[in-house]
Amino acid sequence: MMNEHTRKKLHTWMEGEGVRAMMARLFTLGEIGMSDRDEAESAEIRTEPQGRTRLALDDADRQARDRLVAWMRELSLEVRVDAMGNIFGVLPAAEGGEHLPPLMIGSHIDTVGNAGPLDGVYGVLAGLTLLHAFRAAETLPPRPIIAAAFTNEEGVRYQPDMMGSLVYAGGYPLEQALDTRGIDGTRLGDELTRIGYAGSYPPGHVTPFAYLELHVEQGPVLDHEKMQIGAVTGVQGIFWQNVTVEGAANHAGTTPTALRHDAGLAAARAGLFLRELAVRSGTLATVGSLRLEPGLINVVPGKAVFSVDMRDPDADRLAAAQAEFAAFLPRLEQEEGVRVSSRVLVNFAPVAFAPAVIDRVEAAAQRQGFSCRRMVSGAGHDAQMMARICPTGMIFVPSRAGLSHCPQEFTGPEDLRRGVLTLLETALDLLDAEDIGTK
Ligand code: HGY
Ligand code: MN
Ligand code: MN
Repeated sequence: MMNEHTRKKLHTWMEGEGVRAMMARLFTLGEIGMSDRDEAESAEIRTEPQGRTRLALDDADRQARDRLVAWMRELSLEVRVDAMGNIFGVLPAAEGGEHLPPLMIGSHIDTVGNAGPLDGVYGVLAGLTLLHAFRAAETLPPRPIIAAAFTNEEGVRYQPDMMGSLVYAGGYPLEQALDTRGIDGTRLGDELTRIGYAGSYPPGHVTPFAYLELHVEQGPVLDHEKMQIGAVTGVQGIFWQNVTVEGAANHAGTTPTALRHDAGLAAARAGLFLRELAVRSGTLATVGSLRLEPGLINVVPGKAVFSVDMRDPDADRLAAAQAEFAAFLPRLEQEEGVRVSSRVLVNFAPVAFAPAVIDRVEAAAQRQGFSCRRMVSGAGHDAQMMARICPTGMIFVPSRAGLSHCPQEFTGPEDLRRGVLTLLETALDLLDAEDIGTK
């Protein structure tokens, strides 16, 4: 058991120095991957927040990785990198606890394009700051604690998403991941080597005692309800698909409507079908990317390639939505005289987190007087993969107006403080637990 004096010391440091250190690190990482401010704008005071882009394994991701590893070394943590480029900073246990399975606290530092400053990064830096608290208190935990940053959580450049944690949890073969071709034609394994993060540890090298992830909600629930902490009970199911429509390019001025095989129109009809399906069923459906070829003003599109993202906490409803869309595609082919092909990129079932962890998150928030409610995560997270191998839970803090995956993503300093204090208290409770089961 960690004595009350040590717990108090850790908490006091976190409340003051710790939050300041975390905010400073958040700002530093948040600057990495920002597009160069163009000259015209530098003269004005920018009113719009600026986004940053650190796609998995690009140069900005490398820069952020190097920065994170430097902070880990400054804290005299053992740094491990595995063959998927997952990064781990290890705080050893006090004597007698060296061989106990570690508590792992992680998330990701890669981003979508033009992203906000908090998605993933907040959880990684909060975990690092928790290890910093032990260093500052000159004490060691009863079992090792690992701060983790998983590779390619966003799945923007290379699919599937949550790839680093999925491979770590044994849900995806390492070689298949390394051979993945990105949307830019690069091979994931080559990029990993190029940026110097093709590590020697085998993915899944240690099974954690428990896994915790602190994250901004990225949705409107906590902000709307003015709740301070989310005790996350699980993650909804995710389905990703790429669809290719091949029609016939033709002259926009001479081709009668009835004779067209317009791939762009077919894609638009698919998007409309998905929206009507979503309204009717409750499953969320998004066409996030759409490319028309040749994509010119006076040419009927001969080809369209678009993505489909469907989400639902109910596995059966998600499967029914996928089946309805699949049945729609042959009708589209027939009616528009086009050929449709599709490839499933992701099909993750809904995940439930461990009651033993959820209970501790809730207790840690309530003990500090923070309002807390249980909720399912709308966004995907590395935690949903780690839940396959160990008891897992997540802590949410509010996102202003529910905005995320955009530069307007914002969570106030008080909320960020409450989040990291809830993480600390939950972690200390888990560190004191003898056994919390295996799932
Ligand atoms: O798509 C997601 O929900 C996650 O951000 N990768
Ligand atoms: Mn995230
Ligand atoms: Mn994200």
